[in-house]
Amino acid sequence: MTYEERLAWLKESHRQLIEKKNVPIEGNGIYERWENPVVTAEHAPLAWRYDFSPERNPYLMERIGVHATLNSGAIKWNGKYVLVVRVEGADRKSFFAVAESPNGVDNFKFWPRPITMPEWGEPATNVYDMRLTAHEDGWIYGIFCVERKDHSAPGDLSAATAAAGIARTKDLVNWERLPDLESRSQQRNVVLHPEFVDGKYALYTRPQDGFIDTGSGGGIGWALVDSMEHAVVTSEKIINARHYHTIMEVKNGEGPHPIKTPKGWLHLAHGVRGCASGLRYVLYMYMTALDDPTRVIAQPGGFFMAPEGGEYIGDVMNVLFSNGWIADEDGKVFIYYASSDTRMHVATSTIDRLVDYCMNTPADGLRTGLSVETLNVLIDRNVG
Ligand code: M1P
Repeated sequence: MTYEERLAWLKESHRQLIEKKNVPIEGNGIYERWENPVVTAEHAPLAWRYDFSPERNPYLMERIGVHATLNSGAIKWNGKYVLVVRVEGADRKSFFAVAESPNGVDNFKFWPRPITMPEWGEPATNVYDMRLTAHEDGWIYGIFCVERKDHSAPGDLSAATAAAGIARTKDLVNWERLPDLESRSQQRNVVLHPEFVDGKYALYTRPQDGFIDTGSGGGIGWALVDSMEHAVVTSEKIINARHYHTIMEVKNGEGPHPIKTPKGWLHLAHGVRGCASGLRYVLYMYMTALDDPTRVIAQPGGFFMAPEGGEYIGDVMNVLFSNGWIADEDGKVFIYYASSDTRMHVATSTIDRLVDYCMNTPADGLRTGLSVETLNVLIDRNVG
């Protein structure tokens, strides 16, 4: 191909990918997965990856590789379905970039430039997994993981620390960086509740002993802080604990902030267990009381979504992760999830269906005998 032919081919392939129509797949009645991933590395604008100067780039080679688009925060913004995507370059550094779609299921297009996130403290080695919260104080907050080198372990090249970075914006373009969350432990998967609770900002936390291990951190925590401009966790209680031989034996973490429904707060989270092929990440749901968002009122047993088909394959296999969903005014819910740390997908449902799922799916009895008892109750109802 000549330079001009190759340029035309690149542009046309990119256009076709972005404009490819998506279709829902009938499933278990709880939600519908959509056939095509909604944002992939190939969705990254060509202008981020290619130098279009025939003098500087006569072979029209890719100059800056984009490796993955994953764990994205989500928000409805000016009538558009907007993702703050974790874009990972070929250099293993993640950054945030906004992609928007007119219908939430296809035609996701990146805004022209990635987000320039101001630094706070020691510049981050990596940032990722932003949770977006349009808080009742009028700001949109983004809380994300900030990874830095752990200088206390000079002999260990991989030693790192995880903290919750906090930033806020009114337009998703200009971000004001606030101090990182102050907490006794390392933190990842910190999420801001959208309403004040007892006049304070409320955070879902995930205390962890180390960068990877949650260790003695018992599960998803809850902390009230006086201010987001200097957020300090003074006390933290575990509201959704991990359990032996469950889908969240090793770790769990809050997904996006919960959705308020007439029957309670609807939560989406991830659970992790260990197996011979490594860690397996699945999604699960639970509900908490409207008058006390720390009190769990329903929790279906097992996973809500787990990898299927091609979702198993990617940079980090056997992973589904979600930190973004959008509830429309008509009750439709768009669940954005990443598979195997590689690409973004969407599944759709409704608030009514998700509440029904949470309220009427049997809880995990935590032992096999109770699983069979529960199964027999249903069989008796169906076949007598
Ligand atoms: O690789 C799977 C996930 O691992 C981490 O999850 P957690 O915070 O529960 O430990 C994160 O790095 C996440 O980004 C990643 O998808």
